[in-house]
Amino acid sequence: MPSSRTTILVPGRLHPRVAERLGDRFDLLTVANAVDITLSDEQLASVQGAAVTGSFPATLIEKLPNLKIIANFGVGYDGVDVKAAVVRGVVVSNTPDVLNDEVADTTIALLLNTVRQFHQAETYLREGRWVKDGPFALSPLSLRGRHVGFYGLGRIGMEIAKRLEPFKVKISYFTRSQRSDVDYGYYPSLKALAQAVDTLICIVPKTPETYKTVNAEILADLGADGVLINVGRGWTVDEEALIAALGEGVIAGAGLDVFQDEPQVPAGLLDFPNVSLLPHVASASVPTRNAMADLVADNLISWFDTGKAVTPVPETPQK
Ligand code: NAP
Ligand code: 8YV
Repeated sequence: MPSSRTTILVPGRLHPRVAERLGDRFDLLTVANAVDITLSDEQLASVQGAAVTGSFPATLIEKLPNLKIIANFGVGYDGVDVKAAVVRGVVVSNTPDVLNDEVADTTIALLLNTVRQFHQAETYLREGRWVKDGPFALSPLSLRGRHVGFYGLGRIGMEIAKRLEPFKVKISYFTRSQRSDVDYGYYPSLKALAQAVDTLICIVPKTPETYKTVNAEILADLGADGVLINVGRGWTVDEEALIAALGEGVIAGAGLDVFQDEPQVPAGLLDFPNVSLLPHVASASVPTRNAMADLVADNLISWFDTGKAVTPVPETPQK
């Protein structure tokens, strides 16, 4: 006999806590991924919600005639085809705010690691070289006296900037709309910001407008003392131009948590001593990922209880 419970589609991996939270009241229909779907028409018609980490393309949305809500695990929802969801009247939710502190903490760590080369220093110690070869070399760079520019100053950018204030660096930013609640210097373009600062922190979403905007010209504008930190999406940085800029000394260093084609990291980046690389871990602590999982579950529960998601994305507003 068909179940009377609502069916939630789970394409690919999902944080186990989401399944734990939903299992009591929903039927979870797990499939390997969002592309090779081999469900029957009856199964496809039963799906009313989805919980997703990563990709949810238009082709899948089209296959689900009764889909109401796509709950995305992550504040960035670039993997979900929101335009297709809007056309179908499907609500998309994400997980804003609950990860701001963790991502901001990680960004500060990545920045310090990049300028002071602590990752290299620890490897030096672990390899027994302190005993054998003496003190680790002085780091060519320091955070002292830096002018930090934010490309993006939203929920997470603001938390990073607040954390940077006690480090006594100068702070400026570029966003499309100037904020009225901060005293940081505003620049009306990424180019103008890059010309003014020596340290660029990217924390913008993956959108058509942000594609490879950090290119050879912007890197040259940062200058020979320049440091690039990217915790937004790999999409925003032209990785080939970055490798060339690092190789030619156009900038002094880079710290990256995100890459264009994850989990692939361009081989050219791996050999630079002045680059710190993390495998997209900015939000990856147990407490923060639990909070994100809870928000995914809360969005689905709220939608089916009240007809409203807790944190719908701006493109799919609720009445
Ligand atoms: P948010 O609150 O929406 O902030 C986005 C910021 O980017 C805003 O200041 C926005 O200002 C600016 N922006 C957007 N498009 C822009 C453009 N074309 N040019 C210039 N500025 C632009 O988002 P958030 O919660 O801070 O998250 C930001 C992004 O971080 C997410 O979308 C995600 O991709 C990434 N993220 C990465 C990790 C990680 O693990 N590494 C974790 C969480 C989030 P305007 O609208 O005024 O331009
Ligand atoms: C997660 C993120 O790593 O929230 C985001 O946008 O990039 C990260 O918090 C990702 O969403 C889940 O794997």
